[in-house]
Amino acid sequence: MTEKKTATPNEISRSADKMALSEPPHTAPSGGEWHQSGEDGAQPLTTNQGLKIADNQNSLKAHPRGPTLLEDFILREKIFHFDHERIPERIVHARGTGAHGVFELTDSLEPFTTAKILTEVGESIPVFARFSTVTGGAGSVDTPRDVRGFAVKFYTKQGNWDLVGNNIPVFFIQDAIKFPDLIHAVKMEPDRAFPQAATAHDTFWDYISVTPESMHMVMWIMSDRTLPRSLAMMEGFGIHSFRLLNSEGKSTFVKFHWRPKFGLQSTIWDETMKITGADPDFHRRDFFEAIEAGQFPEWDLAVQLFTQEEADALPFDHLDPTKLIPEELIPLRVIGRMTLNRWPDNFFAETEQIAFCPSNILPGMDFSNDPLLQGRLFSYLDTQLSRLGSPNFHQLPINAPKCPFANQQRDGHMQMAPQAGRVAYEPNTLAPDAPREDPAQEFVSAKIEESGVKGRIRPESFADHYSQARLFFLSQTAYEQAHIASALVFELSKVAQTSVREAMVGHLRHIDENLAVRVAHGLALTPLPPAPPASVPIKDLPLSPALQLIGKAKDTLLGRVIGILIDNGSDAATVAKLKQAALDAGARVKLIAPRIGAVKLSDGSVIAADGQLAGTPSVLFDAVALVLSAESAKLLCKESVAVDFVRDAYSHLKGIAINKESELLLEKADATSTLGITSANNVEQFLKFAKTRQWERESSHRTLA
Ligand code: HDE
Repeated sequence: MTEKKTATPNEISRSADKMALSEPPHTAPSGGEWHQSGEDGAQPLTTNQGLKIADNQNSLKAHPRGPTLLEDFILREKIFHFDHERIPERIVHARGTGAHGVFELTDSLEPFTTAKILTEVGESIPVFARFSTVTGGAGSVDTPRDVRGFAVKFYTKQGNWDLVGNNIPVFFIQDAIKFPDLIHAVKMEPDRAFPQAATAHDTFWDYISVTPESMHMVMWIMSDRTLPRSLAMMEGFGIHSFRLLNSEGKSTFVKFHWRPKFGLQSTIWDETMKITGADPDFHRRDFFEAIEAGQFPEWDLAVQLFTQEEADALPFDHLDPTKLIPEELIPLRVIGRMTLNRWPDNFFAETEQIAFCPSNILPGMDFSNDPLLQGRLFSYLDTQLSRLGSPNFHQLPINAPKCPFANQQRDGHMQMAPQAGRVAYEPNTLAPDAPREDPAQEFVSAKIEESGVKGRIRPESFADHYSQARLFFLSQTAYEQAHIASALVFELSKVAQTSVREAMVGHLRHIDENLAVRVAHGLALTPLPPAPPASVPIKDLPLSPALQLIGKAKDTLLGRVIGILIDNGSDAATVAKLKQAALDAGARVKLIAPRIGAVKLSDGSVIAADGQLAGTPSVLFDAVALVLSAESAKLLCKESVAVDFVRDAYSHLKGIAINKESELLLEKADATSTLGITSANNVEQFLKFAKTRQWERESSHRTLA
């Protein structure tokens, strides 16, 4: 055995000395990433005080191998700034993705409001929208089962309007005072700091089991709504009722809805878990790539308008945020369109520092008495102070109104405005040009008479916790109902406390006895636990098919991504034809190959793949095509990633196109049904399959509850 030679301390220091001599501090290290000032037209690198920096690679030392000097203000400034790069993340909705865009009104609401954004048809209003998960930290994954935030800041000429909603039209609780408890229950458990970004644990379900008002929301979060395929394939909801005020001060209630042009689409739970492993940034990347490709995510903005009298006639209280108003009762009126078309220049400056406040409304708008909304009006301003650290957070470019704004608020941490002049108060006589109030102007609150007994009292009209949960569940297709039942079994199986599982099944009996039986069976829970007392009788409401996902699927490929598996020898004409047809239909296409750099097709042409097979599984696509040579197909039958590629596409109910030579792989993956599978030459049929999932295939793959 040869002895391993180690360098002596002297040898090491000698070579370090040599380095120091051969690389004088003022030259760039090799690698070419460093530019001297002015070289190649690059901007000079400076300190924050504007001093040009000659050496950004070596700190100032007493001698080449000596200690670093405290006087190195360049080093200290750089490290000081770095040490403070992070700001507190949002306590909820920490992980988010944002983009710039425009909103354009198509239908004026002039009879109802003086808000110009809702009356001036055709005006292009800049917006920034941020989508988020609720539960996880900023570094968590994009795809947990979770509600998604859907927050939009409109920079209007009358000031900023923030519509801060979710992708689900109801919420867990009826009163803001409960919010910290709800969030503490759902976040990772405080003693063990797990699970991250998951509802499937004891404290969440323990809290829910004693909070019957959350049952309607529970039905939504257990549905595939919490597994969106893309941020651009989600609906958005303002949830609460707001008020619109017209020029006579007359008030009309309004609920806001966003409807995606790309249609609604969700992933399947097994697929979602695999996506999480394959690409923790799945939604962020998808959104980025769609915008880069010019497939701009787009939503219609719709409203439900109703008077006090109509509100009084509803079979539930619209001020209760655990209730929705079915479209079948008050139809949606589409009034405008939002298009997101520009990725931020800097994630931190824009997506992280944007500060939404539901209290940011416009003239011609006002709040309702929804007790959850009322609490939110306090919370968001308060949270910005602790997150952004200054009452001047509105001066950050992403938060500043794009219309003039002026007042006598002064100073404060990080004041950016050079607030000139002697007068910092209003009213005054010394500064005639200074900003002043104008009673004739713009924002006035709705003149609403309030009367009643002051107290911590929940209205009786908030007492029905089960009827709308039942309405939601019964309105779903059979596939969606099975997904809800299975999600409940999955989640409650992660709950160690049997009493909590039992309590939840008890609640389900009020929603639908059959659902309770299915979940109890999935948990091996016998006998069926008793239902808790319900405060008021449960009503059977007319079903609302508008609450479905599958029933509402759109006939479109917009925003979808098709994966084509190729290898050396793949038929060039088939690949080209599939690719072009998918692009023409509005999809994006990625070519996947066992090796990424160069694939030699049947006609001798050489192309680069977009993804390497092992790192680009089929869970990342909406539909897949296999165009392999006979030789490749045979070889790939021995590659588990290739077999999984097909097996997963098949069991996740995706459309599959396949050429004759690749059929071996179908057999290897046990893909026995022909539903949703077609020849790679039948492009039209493949694209039809690609628009949806082959739901009929599902029962042959997994046992749903
Ligand atoms: Fe929020 N919520 N929330 N929330 N929320 C925050 O504000 C809060 C609620 C929503 O992309 C925080 O800036 C309370 C309902 C979104 O930046 C915080 C209550 C709905 C976002 C806060 C609610 C939402 C937030 C954390 C109960 C749907 C992300 C950081 C009264 C309509 C916005 C921040 C973004 C963020 C408080 C309930 C949506 C702590 C107290 C209901 C989309 O202020």
